[in-house]
Amino acid sequence: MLLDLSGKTILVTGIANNRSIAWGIAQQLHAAGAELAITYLPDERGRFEAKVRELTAPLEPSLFLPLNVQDPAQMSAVFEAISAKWGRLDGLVHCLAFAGKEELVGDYSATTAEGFARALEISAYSLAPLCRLAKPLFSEGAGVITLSYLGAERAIPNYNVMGVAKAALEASVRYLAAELGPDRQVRVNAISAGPIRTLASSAIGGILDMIRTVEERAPLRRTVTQAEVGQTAAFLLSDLASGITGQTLYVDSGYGIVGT
Ligand code: IMJ
Repeated sequence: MLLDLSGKTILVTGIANNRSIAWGIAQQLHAAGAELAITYLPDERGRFEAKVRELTAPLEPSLFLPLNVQDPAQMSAVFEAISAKWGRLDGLVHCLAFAGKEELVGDYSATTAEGFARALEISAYSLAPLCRLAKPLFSEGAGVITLSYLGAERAIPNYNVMGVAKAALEASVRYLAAELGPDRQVRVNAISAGPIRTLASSAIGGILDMIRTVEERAPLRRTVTQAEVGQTAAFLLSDLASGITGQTLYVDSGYGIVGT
């Protein structure tokens, strides 16, 4: 059986620019034949909208919609549009994270209650309401994937509240897998990607050190690419992965398994 997503309808969130891991995922899903719905983060000037629309045009998305997961009305609107256009959903790709810049530097104990709540709401909680809204649309054997990072289980310098959010996200994957599996064989998994230069990482001090450390110590002696994460996403959303659910799969050149 070869990897084939033809005829599958998949919602992809979290594309910000051409370095986004979500963009690498969308390209691979399209290459495997999937029909896509794509969301962008709306802002006052429409800058993300214009950029993401132009970037994703070659993938000919069936739907192109605003989605800020802090706005329940926008979340509902996305699934109403999917219901009207497709009447079903075969895949949901969650690539959303945000913490305040001030929370991603220095002491974890300095995290404010507001900063903690916002990081956890956007980066972890959001997967639950998206799955709740998608539930009536999910087809037999549909798949959900989200993105995590090693900071969920190790104390990685400056990752701080995002590490706590990713730990909550990985636990959410297990609870959602337990909830969604019995009825229609819906599978829920996380991909823990190694460090990649993206909008979400380039703003961070020490990312280049982290990348150099991976190049020196990871079994593959290199970082991974957006395309490699995308290929794994395509696999997990395909029928080839029909027995895999509730897992965190590492796409990290093996960095996470080595000592020191
Ligand atoms: C993020 C912070 C600290 C260390 C980090 C990262 N390392 C890596 C990342 C070593 C690889 C990137 N990463 C895995 C993330 O999940 C990033 C999330 C993120 C990034 C920003 C930057 C700009 C901002 N808010 C953010 N919120 C979440 O204002």
